[in-house]
Amino acid sequence: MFFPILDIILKLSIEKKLKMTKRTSLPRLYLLAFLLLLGSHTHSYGQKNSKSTPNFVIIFADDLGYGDLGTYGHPTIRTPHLDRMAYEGQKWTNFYVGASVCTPSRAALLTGRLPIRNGMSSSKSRVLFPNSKNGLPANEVTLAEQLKKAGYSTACIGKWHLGHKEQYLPTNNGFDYYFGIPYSNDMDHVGKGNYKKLAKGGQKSIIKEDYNVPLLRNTEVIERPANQNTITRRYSDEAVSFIKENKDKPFFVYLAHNLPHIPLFASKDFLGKSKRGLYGDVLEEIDNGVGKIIAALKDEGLAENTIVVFTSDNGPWLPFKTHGGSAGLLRAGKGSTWEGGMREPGIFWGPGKIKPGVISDLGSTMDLFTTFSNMAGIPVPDDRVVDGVDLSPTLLEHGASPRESILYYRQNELYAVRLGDFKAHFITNGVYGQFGKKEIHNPPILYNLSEDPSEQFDIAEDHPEVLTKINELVAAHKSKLIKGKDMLAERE
Ligand SMILES: [Ca+2]
Repeated sequence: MFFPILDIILKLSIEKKLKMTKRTSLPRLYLLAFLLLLGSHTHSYGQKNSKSTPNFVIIFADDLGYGDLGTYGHPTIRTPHLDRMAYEGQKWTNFYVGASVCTPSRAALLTGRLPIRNGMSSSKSRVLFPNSKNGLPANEVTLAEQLKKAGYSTACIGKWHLGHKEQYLPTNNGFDYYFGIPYSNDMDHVGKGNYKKLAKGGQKSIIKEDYNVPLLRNTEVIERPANQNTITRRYSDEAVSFIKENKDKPFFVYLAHNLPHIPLFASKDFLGKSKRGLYGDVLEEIDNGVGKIIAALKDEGLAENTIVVFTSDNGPWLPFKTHGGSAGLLRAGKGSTWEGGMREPGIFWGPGKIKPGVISDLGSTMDLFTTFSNMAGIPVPDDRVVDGVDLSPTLLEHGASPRESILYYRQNELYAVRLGDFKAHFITNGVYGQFGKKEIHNPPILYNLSEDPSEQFDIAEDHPEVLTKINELVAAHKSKLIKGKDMLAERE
């Protein structure tokens, strides 16, 4: 009895696939309806969207801290669209970046690899500058290059910071389209206004002409200085346009805002509106753009088959008083290997795919490379070490994250390691004139980050077995590590 039914289902589905236009008799239609009802648990009729290759949108803020969003506990910054994304999707509370400053963090996200492996970290320079000679090596495989293999349309909108010369730009790294400022918004400083004075108590009157940064479309400079007053809005609008233009193909949008990196700018609809001041104005404009992107996905019927991620490249830049963000309850900020430097908000939204919840397992921006490659059916390169792991079990089903550890590099030195709940600091160091001097710890300082997220209480003496495991992990990592040629040091 069972096999004849299977046989009929098979026949009917083959007929359907061959698009046979022969008129189907009434009894057969009834039979088909019955069988469809019967098989609704095991067959995917009517679920086309959930089975096809998903679209990906990564929204990457600059210098936004763990404590800067409403959903992560900020008391006055209003981020209703991000809060809703977190509520409808997954909010990760132990989500990390690959480095605590711009260039290496961006390289880590796009290649799935620790920056030390591809020369995107250096003992001589922390990031790339407008007079840097080099950029991301051509033999690195970016997430955009991966997704191109499966026919994706790809756009990079916003801050690049992986090399501003033509051969290093997004259009030579797997992106069909680029619109943005190719490095930080505080570079090319030419005017009298200088945000650095803010650290000493000061100057707030900064105009866009003070920073002569170029705005590029693909490889052409279309505006200089870039009008930073409107840049956040324009980036979000570009993302919406690209989504609408590419709605019939799978697409990948990497939207890397230049803000809230200092100097801060907001368009007139947002200026002076936030209780948090200018920094809050900037974040509320970024959040507004997130809302526009989600609305566009819904309007175009793409929401069920798209995954949107929001995170930031590193923690808040703390010396600049209210112009810098907040790491919330985490210690220190940008540039450091304390939690405030490298743990970030991590929000995943995708109503057709992401199982809603708050996730306290470990994740990293490097995992986006592996996860999205796998979701698109593209093998991860096997001729090099890829540090990303596939977070799909957690994203789709609340399974345990396969990530067990986090390596905290500062430039080319391994400062700290997290294994499960525990984090060992081998080296600690101040940054931007704050948080003390460089110290080497032997034995290392040990914290339990689940019980002590602010890194206050050293428990190394009580847990020698944990330190042994972490030392083994470090030895295994270092024994296989091949450092890439330094791409950050050389200047013109
Ligand atoms: Ca940054």
